[in-house]
Amino acid sequence: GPLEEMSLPLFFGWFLLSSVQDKVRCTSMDFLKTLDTLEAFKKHLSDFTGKAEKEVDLEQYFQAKGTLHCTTKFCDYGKAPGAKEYAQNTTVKELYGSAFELSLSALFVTPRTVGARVSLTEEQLLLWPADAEEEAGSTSLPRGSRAHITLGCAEHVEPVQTGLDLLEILTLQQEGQQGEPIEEMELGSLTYYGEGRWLLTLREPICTPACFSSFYG
Ligand code: 2AM
Repeated sequence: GPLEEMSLPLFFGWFLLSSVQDKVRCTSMDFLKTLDTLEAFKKHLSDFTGKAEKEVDLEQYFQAKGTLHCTTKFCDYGKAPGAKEYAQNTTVKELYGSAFELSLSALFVTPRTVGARVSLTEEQLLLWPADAEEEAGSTSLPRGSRAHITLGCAEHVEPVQTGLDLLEILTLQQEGQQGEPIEEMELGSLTYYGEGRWLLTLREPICTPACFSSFYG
């Protein structure tokens, strides 16, 4: 019945402390603002607009919704494969409600999404589903590669896309594609991977407190 269906959340994940959310949002906005003004970005503008001469305001282009978090397991109220097993996992139950420190190591932008890469510790990997990368079609990337925070999505794009975009960039790197080094920015080094894919590797990772919990919606 409906009550049993409600007993599993929409997803489990790490939820950023609200004061830090604002800081991360500001950093992301600053990055988009700067990216927008770069000649290298303008050169590849058609990736975003489809037309070379049109302008794009990246801060308007992406819509941000909800609280910032890093999804561990999407459960879809129990309908997603492995949802029940995850919810019943001993480590998940044990660490539910605990505080963690997440390390954001990079920001990335594609014509579909903007996100932050999360570099998980060994302990945090205990909460990471074994098949998260495979489920997204990546079989050779290390576990935890998909970990991210969605910072915004283009119109008509679902947030699940952010992790797929990240895996796409990491797969290119793994295949030996260095990308095109663009420039050293204050926050770190910016690389272009073609087809509108931009990666900013942060000089100093952003460390943020986050609570492992779940969202019902
Ligand atoms: P996100 O983790 O990239 O932000 C609710 O929709 C949350 O669950 C969002 O945070 C979303 O994406 C994530 N989500 C939605 N569908 C998903 C899926 N099939 N696999 C993994 N995460 C998903």
